[in-house]
Amino acid sequence: MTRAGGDGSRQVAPGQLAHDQALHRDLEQILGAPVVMLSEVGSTNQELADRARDAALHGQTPEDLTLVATDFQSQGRGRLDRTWVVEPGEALTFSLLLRPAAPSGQPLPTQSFGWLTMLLSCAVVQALADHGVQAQVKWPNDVLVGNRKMVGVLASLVTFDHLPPAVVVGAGINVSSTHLPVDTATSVVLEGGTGDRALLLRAMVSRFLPIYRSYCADPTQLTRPDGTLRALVEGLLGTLGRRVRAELPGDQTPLEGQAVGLDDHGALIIRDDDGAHHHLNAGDVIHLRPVQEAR
Ligand code: BT5
Repeated sequence: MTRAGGDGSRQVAPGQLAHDQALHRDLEQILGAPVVMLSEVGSTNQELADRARDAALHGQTPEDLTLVATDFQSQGRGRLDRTWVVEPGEALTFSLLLRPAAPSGQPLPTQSFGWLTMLLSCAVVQALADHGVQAQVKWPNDVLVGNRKMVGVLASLVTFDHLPPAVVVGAGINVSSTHLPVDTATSVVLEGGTGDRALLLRAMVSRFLPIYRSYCADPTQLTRPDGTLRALVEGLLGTLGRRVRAELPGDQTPLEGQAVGLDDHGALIIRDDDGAHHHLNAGDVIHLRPVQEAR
């Protein structure tokens, strides 16, 4: 799939995403925004944030739904300075620039941005289901099959001098990966799904778009108990109803209890064994045994 160039760099063979003009055209049509397909890049999130800041510095307005995807992400980022590791040509790694605004054009308040990671995760789960893989979201940013991680999603805020802040949200999907970096990982192909990355990318973008449009039209759908998006997220979030352990930042003692819901900002509500409720805005959550079995 890849070979070393004369200068030691990796070259991706023709036929990969970066050379797929039909895919490029389709994605631009679906998104109605610029699409950048690269053979190799350090981090799609970083690349997209840099491009957006650069555009703004030159007086341009970076477009909502701009996409950067690559055949090989060499310095992928996770949360808290962790890394996301993939082999060339085996993974799907892409990022979208989001500048959420109401249909009137009014930018949405940044307080609602906390949901965007989960919305992309939900779209990824739907697209995987379309292509033969039953997965679920683990709060806040993983997509798992059983207890194995197939996808990581990462969002970061991008600020500008003269424009409202934007969000870059990126996903890394192990597609045909044979050398997974951790024992607890899995890939689409290992779980019986398609190894066609172009097909998956089209599906993920197509699934994300209506969710995103619906969120922009009315973000309160995520906070109202009867909201359509609320139901979508809760239906795909495997964490809810589970017994979980949350690793908290710094030296704090881990919190154990039952994941009972999401608050208005997308924070996970955990009820501990004394019945106290804790709202977790960030942290690593481990799914323990299902509640029925834990009794
Ligand atoms: C994440 O972080 O899971 C977010 C990963 C986001 C990656 C995408 S790819 C496109 C975009 N551009 C970027 O630079 N990043 C985003 P976190 O929850 O912190 O998990 C990171 C941990 O997952 C690592 O410390 C490893 O233990 C594990 N890990 C690393 N690579 C993995 C892989 N390919 N599959 C499964 N687990 C992996």
